[in-house]
Amino acid sequence: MSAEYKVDGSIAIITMNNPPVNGLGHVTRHAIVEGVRQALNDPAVKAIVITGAGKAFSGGADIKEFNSPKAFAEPSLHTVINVIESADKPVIAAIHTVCMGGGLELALGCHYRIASPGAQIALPEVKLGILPGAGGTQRLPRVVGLELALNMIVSGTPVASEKLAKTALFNTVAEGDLMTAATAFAHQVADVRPLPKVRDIKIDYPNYEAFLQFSRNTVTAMAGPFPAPLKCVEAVAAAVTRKFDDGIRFERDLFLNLVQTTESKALRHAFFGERAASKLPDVPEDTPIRPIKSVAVIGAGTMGGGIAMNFANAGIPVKILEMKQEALDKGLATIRKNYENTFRKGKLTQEKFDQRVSLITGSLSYDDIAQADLVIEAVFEDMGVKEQVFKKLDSVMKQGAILASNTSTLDVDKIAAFTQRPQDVVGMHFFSPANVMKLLEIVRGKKTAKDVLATVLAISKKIKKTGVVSGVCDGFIGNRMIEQYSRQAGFLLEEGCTPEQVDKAVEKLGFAMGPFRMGDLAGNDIGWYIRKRRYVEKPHITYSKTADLLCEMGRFGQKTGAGWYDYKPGDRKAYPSDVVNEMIVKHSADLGITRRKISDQEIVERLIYALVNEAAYILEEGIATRASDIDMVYLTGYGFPLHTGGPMFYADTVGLPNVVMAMEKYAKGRHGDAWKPAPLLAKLAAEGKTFN
Ligand code: 3H9
Repeated sequence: MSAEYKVDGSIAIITMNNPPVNGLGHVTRHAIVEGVRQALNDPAVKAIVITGAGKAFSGGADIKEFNSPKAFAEPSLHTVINVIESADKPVIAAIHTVCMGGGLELALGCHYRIASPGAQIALPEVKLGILPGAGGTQRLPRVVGLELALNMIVSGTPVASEKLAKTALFNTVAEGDLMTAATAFAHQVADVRPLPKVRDIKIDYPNYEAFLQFSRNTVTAMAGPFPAPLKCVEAVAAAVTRKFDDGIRFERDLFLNLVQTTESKALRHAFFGERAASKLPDVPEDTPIRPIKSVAVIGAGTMGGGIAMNFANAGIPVKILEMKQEALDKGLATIRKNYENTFRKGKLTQEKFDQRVSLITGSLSYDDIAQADLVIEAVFEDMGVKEQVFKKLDSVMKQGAILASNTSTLDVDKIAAFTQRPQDVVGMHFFSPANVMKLLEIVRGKKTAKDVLATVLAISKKIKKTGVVSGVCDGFIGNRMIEQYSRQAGFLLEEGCTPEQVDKAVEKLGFAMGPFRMGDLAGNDIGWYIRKRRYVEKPHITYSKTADLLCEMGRFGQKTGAGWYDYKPGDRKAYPSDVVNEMIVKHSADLGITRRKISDQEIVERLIYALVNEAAYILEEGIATRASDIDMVYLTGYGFPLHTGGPMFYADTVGLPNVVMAMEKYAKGRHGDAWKPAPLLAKLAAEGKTFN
């Protein structure tokens, strides 16, 4: 039973109770229908109030059921809504906190709706690659008007209930106790007939055709590879152009088609992947969290400044420590300039601007940061430098403070061993620009305490990052994988590609940036520095020398005005470079390679399958907890196209046996040793299974 039924005088109250958000799963739908039937059969009952227990009215259809027959088992959500709408006693929705998707559709099927202020009202289905499939596209325009409804449905963005108070969506937005207001209202309308139905409301919008055409054009331009937004427009258009029941059938057909698309499956995967990432099997959900009321960041460079901004944006005071006044002043000035730019674009109020700037202060003395609850070092990526910093932190920081390193490749266990409190040491690997990129790789050392992990996971949510936990290994999840991708990109150059051809092939798939444009943005010298270390530590790993030759030419990327591409002053556009292309062709000749024409398909397969194979090792070694964590790393930190669901989901979609077969083909080419399938990949492929 996931809805409770009780009678209070002449009012029946049905309370959906399916934590965490009263998703309208099969059992809940059944319980609602049973409740309504009971109320209709009870002569003492004159009206029915439907509400939700806990922290939501309802978050909508139970998304977890979407891949199972339960999603459409009777009573379907349509049936539930029909039962409510055709009831001969008034049904009132008492809405609070969250009323989304199927939850809002259910409320729209009720005769009356009362809401608490501050309730989030949305039809967010588009964010899952679908559209409202239980009447939302037909009923919402009838109560809030065509334009607002279309905006809400195409964007999926929640609107606060009080902002909708003047629309026909709500009969009342009631201050005070919701249930008291709802039952009082139920008494008031108990004998009013006929019962109002949203389906009977006419949509009045002169010249709707012009508006709909304008919407189609705008949405087509913005939807990218996702089919759902345009289908939302078509469904809403049907609310104006078709009879109600016909519109409902049209909406349902569109919904059923969209649910089956890879794009929708990918978005649902990302939705659950994001939430799964915040859970660790051996860290119970009730693990106590250390309070983080103040933060310190060591290093006022681009990274340190970006990290500090995250905390200030969340209202947490941050002190930045630098060694020299000049560097500190420069760092603080850059932060101020960043906020000024946001303010100038109208994205920050004066009050917020003042607050954020004042939350970030600087210091030249470790003594000033000793009381911080969390300290994150963002100093030079060198073990010797980290050693100095962590020894110092160990001696000055208060007991219980969390000591975090922003290292992107170094061994967090070694860093922890520089202190007497390895349990308090953790990696917090931010991605550049740190105030923008969603990903936060949380690196769990062998001795990192569980409450430290729980705290860092919680704080990552607070600063609006997707926190993904990685074990310790060279490069952690993201950079360890990208190394294999970069190696393939380099080999492709030697074998016949230009940087532009490689970039375009993956950008066509939807990557934010191909490997060479990415290298130019991040700085090619960083990879050079890492490779030099690898040549000593892991001489068996082979790399294309093209990237080293590029760096020897001083072409570090945008920051030096030249990298894989040429750049013009004040222009970030990448122009193909004759000098670089000549260098690449000469290098192929030096190696005795006859350059060949390489297809986009080969480029994409080699780059992505290189990621996937390394990821399979990472999963097998327990560095990542689950395949979806790896997908989240790539979706939020490496510009992997969202509509493909991340590298692991992409491989699952292609079919793992197909991935392995392609790898076997590439194993016959140059550097064939890179294509030995990881045991986990080989096993899953052989068993016909998937990563996710
Ligand atoms: C729909 O309605 C289709 C219909 O039009 C047609 C049908 C025919 N189902 O986000 P949180 C879980 S499509 C199942 O961390 P918050 C979530 O997985 C649906 N589970 O909390 C997590 O579980 P866990 C349209 C759901 O307070 C837990 O709740 N609706 C659902 O930050 C907490 O989630 C949407 O798209 C669900 N519908 O935010 C709403 N929703 O603890 C999507 C949540 O095991 N949901 N869960 O990890 C949201 O936007 C946010 O979750 C919400 C709460 C605002 C509700």
